[in-house]
Order: sequence, then structure tokens, then C-alpha cells
Amino acid sequence: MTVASKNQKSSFLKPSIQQISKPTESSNTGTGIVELDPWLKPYAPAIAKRYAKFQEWCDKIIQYESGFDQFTRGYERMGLNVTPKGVIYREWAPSVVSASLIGDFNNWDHQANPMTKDEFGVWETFVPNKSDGTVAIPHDSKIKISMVTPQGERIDRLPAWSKRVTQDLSVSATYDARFWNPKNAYVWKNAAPPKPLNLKVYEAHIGISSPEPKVTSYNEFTDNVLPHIASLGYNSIQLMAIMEHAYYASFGYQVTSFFAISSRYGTPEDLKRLIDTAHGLGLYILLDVVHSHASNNVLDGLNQFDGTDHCYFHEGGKGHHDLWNSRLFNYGHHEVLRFLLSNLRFYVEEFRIDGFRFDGVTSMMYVHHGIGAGFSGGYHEYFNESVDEEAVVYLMLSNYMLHELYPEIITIAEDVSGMPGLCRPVQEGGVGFDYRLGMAVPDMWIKLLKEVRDDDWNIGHIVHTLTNRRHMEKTITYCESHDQALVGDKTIAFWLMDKEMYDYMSILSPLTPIIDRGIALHKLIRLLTHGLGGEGYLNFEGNEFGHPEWLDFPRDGNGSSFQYARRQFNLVKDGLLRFKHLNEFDRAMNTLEGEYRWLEAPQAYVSHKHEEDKVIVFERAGLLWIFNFHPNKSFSDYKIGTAWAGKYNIILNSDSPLFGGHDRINPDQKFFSNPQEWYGRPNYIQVYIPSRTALVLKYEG
Ligand SMILES: *[C@@H]1O[C@H](CO)[C@@H](O)[C@H](O)[C@H]1NC(C)=O
Ligand SMILES: *[C@@H]1O[C@H](CO)[C@@H](O)[C@H](O)[C@H]1NC(C)=O
Ligand SMILES: *[C@@H]1O[C@H](CO)[C@@H](O)[C@H](O)[C@H]1NC(C)=O
Ligand SMILES: CC(=O)N[C@H]1CO[C@H](CO)[C@@H](O)[C@@H]1O
Repeated sequence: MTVASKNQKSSFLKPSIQQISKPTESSNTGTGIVELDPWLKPYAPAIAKRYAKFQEWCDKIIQYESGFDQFTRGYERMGLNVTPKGVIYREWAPSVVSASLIGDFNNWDHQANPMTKDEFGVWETFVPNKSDGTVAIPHDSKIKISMVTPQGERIDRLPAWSKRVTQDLSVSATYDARFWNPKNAYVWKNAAPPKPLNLKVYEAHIGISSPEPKVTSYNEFTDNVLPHIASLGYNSIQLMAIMEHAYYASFGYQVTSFFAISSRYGTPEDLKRLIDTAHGLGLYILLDVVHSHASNNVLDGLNQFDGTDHCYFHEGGKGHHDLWNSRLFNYGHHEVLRFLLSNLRFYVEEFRIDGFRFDGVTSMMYVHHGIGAGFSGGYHEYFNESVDEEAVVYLMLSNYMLHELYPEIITIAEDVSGMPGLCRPVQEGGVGFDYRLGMAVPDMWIKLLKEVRDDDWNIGHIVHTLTNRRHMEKTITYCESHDQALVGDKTIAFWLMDKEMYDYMSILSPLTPIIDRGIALHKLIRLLTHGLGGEGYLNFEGNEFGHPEWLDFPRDGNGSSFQYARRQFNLVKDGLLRFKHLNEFDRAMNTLEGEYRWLEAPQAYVSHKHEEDKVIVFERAGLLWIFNFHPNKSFSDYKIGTAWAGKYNIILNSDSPLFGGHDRINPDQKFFSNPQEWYGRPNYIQVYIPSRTALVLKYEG
């Protein structure tokens, strides 16, 4: 595969190239993924077709937009931009007959700053500096675009490319747009760390990140939560709910202003400080980006922006998501592509975001949006008429643009369908993501905890679910994310211990069977998922220490209460509570990964899975992993087959008192292998494995 601009610098400064071209090798039909997976052969024509469509867009962007670099810097042309002589404002609103910029600066006078329209439906006005040379629109003052439809109706909207919008609930729930032009730009101090190849993601939401029942700020997160995350050994943070969303309880998934970071938590400069500080701590920042749909708000969203039903969205039913009650983008439209691709670029350039987690990818890729469609894994389901080719091509363009401009970028797809090639390069006919989220794993754990007695856990099924992932496509594994924490669902800690968590988490109270089981399984489930399930790992904030209760944002249905819209980090700091044990285990697990980097290593070799004994043994990254899930059987001198002859040490022991274990295993113990075959391995060692414990051993040669 030839990529035109392979050798550009890896940097978050301005890309050194002015233009990225489409993949050039003429023999490349974009069906390279068929060679990796021969079962795709019957679908080569469908794969070639979408690739051709991708190339068509590349041609158009290069021919009409002077290339990707220009096209994806739409925010420098559109919206309000300060130039040496004044402020230029541009807005795409093809259906209206007149438009003007109104605001505090011109006393909301419709005649003061009229706009003119070009042949593409883009309106423009110039606001010259005042005679004293200062910008005529004051920093932080309110502005709007006022338009008149062909029917004569006057409609006022927030500029679509607004970089600052705020809400004053004492006046109205509707947001105001503000002209953001602070005197002092944020001065960045730290370079981003190098791209982690062993991605360990801490998923977080700023607003809920303190124990107090309130909206937590960017600054509080920077000062109080970043150190916690770094100390746990994660190397990236996935920030949810950053793009402004008028409805707080939407958890950030109903975006109203795509270029404005949520003002609930502070200013753009505060977020920059957060990201800069995270970079200084060695943390990558991934943004949860919602391009799968948009809020249906009209007055402060993109819906009916120019008075029509379409503009940024599809017309009629195709433009509405029935389940989410939101609007669906028209990915086949030039201006929509400019808006969305520039949106990604904006966050990299302006906020130094290191990567994106694309939300709702399944909803985007299929015309049925995943509603009522099951995926059996049959390939015909991924390449038939149900596929929304325009949306898939949009994702290809996003991934291609991001990876060509920024080799250090990471993109992650939230997809449940299992689309083959989703995480292969675009040039091969893939969709171009780096990772997919392994969404089957959390479902499996919840189902087991909810429905299956511990005695009946099917070890083979657990191992299969954790290892059944596409060859040569990377998966981020997790046992639970924010999904399981939301009201109506239950976290693993709560499935395990909700009956007694309020009364028996104190180390001064007796260790009851429920809490004992809960603490033991919480660790085993995490470690098994971490070690066996993927090429990356994800945890949602608080779950690392077994955060109690659930998440529920203030809304009408709960008396606007903040009671459950918070994370009780105080529980970890309390030395008398058992939460600290789970926290320590999470730290030990992630720190150990940092040393041995199993997430980068090839898939594990599972050498033993025993249904009766409930024992799992596997080898990965030169380490020997041993799990005993049996509810009450401990095994002394259990024979463990292993590839490597020699001496073994314990490097992680879930039964350690530090992790709330029973201290039944001597941590300094050594094991010596016998050169005799056992379960297909050339050597074996004999190990004491108490009920519900896990050990990771290191072979010392
Ligand atoms: C307009 O204002 C900006 C910001 O104060 C300033 O940098 C620029 O020099 C001004 N231009 C003129 C022509 O006065
Ligand atoms: C096409 O794929 C969808 C899943 O995307 C599936 O539900 C449907 O049955 C498939 N149709 C055919 C004709 O195979
Ligand atoms: C172990 O668990 C099994 C199944 O729940 C039960 O039948 C048995 O009595 C238990 N044994 C002990 C020693 O608790
Ligand atoms: C006051 C009120 O309506 N509270 C409700 C808020 O939502 C929770 C669920 O998280 C309900 O249990 C409360 O009754």
C-alpha cells in the first residue's frame, strides 16, 4: 500500500504537509482485507465499491477544496474568526433569504450587520475593528444569527460553529452563544506523551467527578482526579460529555454545540490546563465524540438550522433516530462532511486531543441503526443493503484524515455489530479504526452474575468470549463501562455486594460471605478480563474500587437531584473501608501491565480450562496466569502445565492482605518446573491455589 504522505512529522503542532492525497497506487482496489480473511472473498465487490466511493470523496476534496488540510480547517473559515482588520463571520444556511449577525455589540439590531450569500449557500459578514483598533465585538458578549425563511418567518439561531455557549438557568434553559476571544491565550507547557501501545483507558465524566452533589469543574478534575488516575497506572483518559449538550442528563450524548466544550465545568482555557496537566502526567486524552446523531434542539442546537427539516441532517424519517429522539446527519453532503471532519480536527489542533472514541458506530453504519437487528456473525450481515455506505465512507474519511495528519492519533469504535475490517487501515478496505470496544465481554459478566450460580459458571464459555476476537484487529476489553453504572443497570460491585455494601465494607465489621465473595470475584473478573480479553483495557471511573450505587443525573424524574450524579472518591481514602483493597488491586494490575506490557503481546495461549475445578491457566507476555473460580474448593499442589522450564516467582497474588485477601499464599514462594508434559505443555509446576484466587507467575529462567 502506498500512502502519499508517509513521512510527515509526528507532532501535534501544525502538520508539516499542506495536503494529503488519496491513496495513490492504482492497482489498489481497497480489498486488501480479503487477503487477511478469505471468508470475505464473496464481499470483495462490496468492499471495493465503498472504497471507490471513499476515493471519489478524496478526489472531490482535493479538486474543489485544495485538499484535506484546508477542508478540515473549516473552523478557521466558518463561524466567527478574528482577522487583523476585524471579525469575519460565515455560516452555511442555504435555504434562508436573508441573514444578519446580531448581539450585545450591535444592540441586537437586524440592520447593523447584514450578511451576503455566496453560490454555495454560505452567508458572510465582516465586523471591522473600532477606530481605536480594538475588536468591535467584546469578549464573552452574546451573539446570534438572525435569518428570514422564504416563508417570511424570522428565525434566530446560535452560530453552528460556536466555540462558546453558556446557560443561565435563572433566565432560561436555552443556551446563549458568546464571542470568545480572551486576551491571553493558554500557554501550553507539556508535550503529549508518546502514543501508548498498551492502552489502558480510564473513562471519566468531569461533572460527576467529586463526592459532592454538584457539577464538578475542569479545575477540580485537574487538581483532584488526575493524580488518582495517574497513580492507578492508566495511560489514557477517555473524556465523556465534553461537547456542549443542553440536556445534562443526556450524559453528553445529545450534543447541541459541537465546537463548544461544555461550559458547565469551566472555560476552554480550564480544559486546556486539564489536558496539558494530563500530558505532563503521561496521560493520553481521548475524546468521546458523538457524530452518530445530534440533539433535536432547535433554538440552541443544529436541528432546523436554516428553517428546513434537513440542512445538516437527512430529510424526513431518515433524518430521525426513533429510539434516541434525535437527528441523523447527512454524511453524503459536502458541507456536513466539512463540519464533522473539521470538528475532529478542531479538537486536535485547539485542545491537543490525542484520539477519539466514536460513539454509536453501529447506529451509523446500518440503516436499521442496530434497532431490532441481531448480528449472528454471518458476513452477509455486514455487506448487504442494510449498510449505510455514506456513513461508512464518512468513518473511512475521518480515520484516513486523522491518521494521515497525526500518526500518533488513536481512534476507537463503539460497535456491537462486529463489522470485519473495522479496525484495519482504510487503504486495505478497512474502516480505519485502531481499536473496537469489546462489548460482548461486559454482557457476559453481567449475565453470569445475574443469572448463573457460581458452581455453574461455564469456564469454556468465559474463555471463549474473552478470546473470540478478530485476528489482526485490536480490541479494548472491559468488564464494565459507564453503561453498566447507569440507573436501571448495575455495576459488578453492586451485583456482587449491594445487599451488604452499606453495612459491611468497614474493616471493623466482620467479613461476611457476601463481601468476601464480592471482593474476591471483583478482582478475579478484572484480572482475567485485563489479561485475556484484548489489546487495550478500559475502566469507568470509580468502578476500580467497587463504587457503590448507580449514576443518575439531575432531571425532572428525580427531583433534579445530584445524589447519584457524583463519584465518592472519599471512600477510597478512608483507611477503614475495604474499597481501598480493590483500589490497590487495580493499581497493582495496571502497574504490572506497565512492566510486562501484555496488552501489546500476542493473544494468550490458554493451556488449561477445567469445568469441574473452575480453573483457567494461560500464558501471555512470558507470564503464567492461574485462576481458581471455584466457590469453595482450594487445590494444593495443583499441576499447571507450562511452556518454560525453570524457576517461577509470584508477581501478583489476589489473596494478598493488601488486596483484602486471606494471605493463604506465601508471596516469596518459588516454583520449580518438572520436565514432564502436562495438558500439552512440556513442563509442569505444582501450585497451591485457594478458592477464588488468582496468581500471576513470572518465569525466572
Ligand atoms: C484590530 O484589532 C486587533 C485586536 O485588537 C488588532 O490585533 C489589530 O491590529 C486591529 N487592526 C486594525 C487595523 O486596527
Ligand atoms: C442484511 O444485514 C442485516 C444486518 O445488518 C440483517 O438483519 C439482514 O437479515 C440482512 N439481509 C439479508 C438479505 O441478508
Ligand atoms: C461447596 O459448594 C457446593 C456447591 O455449592 C456445596 O454443595 C458444598 O457443600 C460446598 N462445600 C463446602 C465445604 O462448603
Ligand atoms: C425525588 C425523586 O423523584 N427521586 C427519584 C430520582 O431517581 C431515583 C433513581 O435514581 C429514584 O429512586 C428516586 O425516587
